[in-house]
Amino acid sequence: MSRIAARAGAVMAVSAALVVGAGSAAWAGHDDNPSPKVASYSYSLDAVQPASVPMSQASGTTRVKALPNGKLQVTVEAWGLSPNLPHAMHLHGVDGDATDMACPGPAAAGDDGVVTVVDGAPFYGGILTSLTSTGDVSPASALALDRFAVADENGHLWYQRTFTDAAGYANAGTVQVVVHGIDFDGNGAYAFNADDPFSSRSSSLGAGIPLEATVPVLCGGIAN
Ligand SMILES: [Ca+2]
Ligand SMILES: [Cu+2]
Repeated sequence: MSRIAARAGAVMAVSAALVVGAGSAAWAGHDDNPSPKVASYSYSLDAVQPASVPMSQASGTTRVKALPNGKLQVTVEAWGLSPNLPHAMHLHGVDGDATDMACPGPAAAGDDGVVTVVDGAPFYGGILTSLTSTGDVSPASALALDRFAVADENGHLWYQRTFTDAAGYANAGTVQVVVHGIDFDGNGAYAFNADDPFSSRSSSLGAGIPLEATVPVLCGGIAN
């Protein structure tokens, strides 16, 4: 798995260097902060894929709290995800001074009808932090599916973790949360299925990885 994760990081880093047209505008509203010392922002997570992609029309929210001790609490809640499966989630972005490229919309799918990781990367950049539930949070854990939150039998997912020095938060205005993984054929697994027009495809990260495991499903910003 580490070889795959390393390759994923490399591909995403290369793709992040590309610049294409801006995506759909990030939803810009946020809550009042509960105190001057705690910045708390809540944003919507929006479906990335065209409605023609099976099992893809999820929804969600992300809440980021910058705590006075310098730590960062990230909460992600989503509905309509593929059930009983882990969902890779990351903070994506372009570190340093950058334009907020926001999230890809369905138009980013192109001729193959699916927004792949590589289709999305020009919008949301490479992986800065892996939103794992336990252990390492670096880009090396991008596809560590045994350590990501699992959606329940109804497709509901709730995730919360407090980070010390989360990469990318200094440039929060250009950072997006991206949730991955769609069980297109509904067989309860991320796997190749030659009989299904979507589940038969490989991830844009490598021929040996099912598209199901890496395809982006939700995306949203974390700050203005
Ligand atoms: Ca499947
Ligand atoms: Cu990601």
